[in-house]
Amino acid sequence: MALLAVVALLVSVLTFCEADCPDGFSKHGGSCYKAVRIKATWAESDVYCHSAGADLATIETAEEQHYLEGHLSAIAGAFDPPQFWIGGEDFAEEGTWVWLKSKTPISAQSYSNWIGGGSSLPITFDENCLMVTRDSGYKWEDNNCDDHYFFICEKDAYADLGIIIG
Ligand SMILES: [Ca+2]
Ligand SMILES: [Ca+2]
Repeated sequence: MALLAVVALLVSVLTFCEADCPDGFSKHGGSCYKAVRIKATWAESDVYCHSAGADLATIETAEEQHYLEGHLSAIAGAFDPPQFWIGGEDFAEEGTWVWLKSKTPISAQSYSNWIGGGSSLPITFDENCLMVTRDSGYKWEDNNCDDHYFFICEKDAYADLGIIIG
């Protein structure tokens, strides 16, 4: 009887764990990700993510980048072409790249994965929004914020339940 109770508890815990991302989102680490099959400007993409309780994705570690490369590679066939906005910008100050959600600078000290390698930040006055494409192996590049691309939303797993996983 006690064993049954434990099994029942385990099943409910597992069910709970699998339900911590909304439909259509993929879970990795503490986040849920969704590549959205709508082509939109960067600003429109941000609004759309907000409507889903999310933000444009921020890639703050090599591990997160590696996950997204694998995830996007796996689903790229559904996106023509596989080009996605993510949540970095330098439109507030040219050459000063920040993650929109956290306002964290993308600097020589923080993780980055710029196309061409190195930590030098791209400076192009009419390209102020961050994107990744399959053609560049999902490395980061700046582009014109008014162009229309697919985009990646990210939200905290469990956020709707108010539970913080340490
Ligand atoms: Ca992130
Ligand atoms: Ca720029």
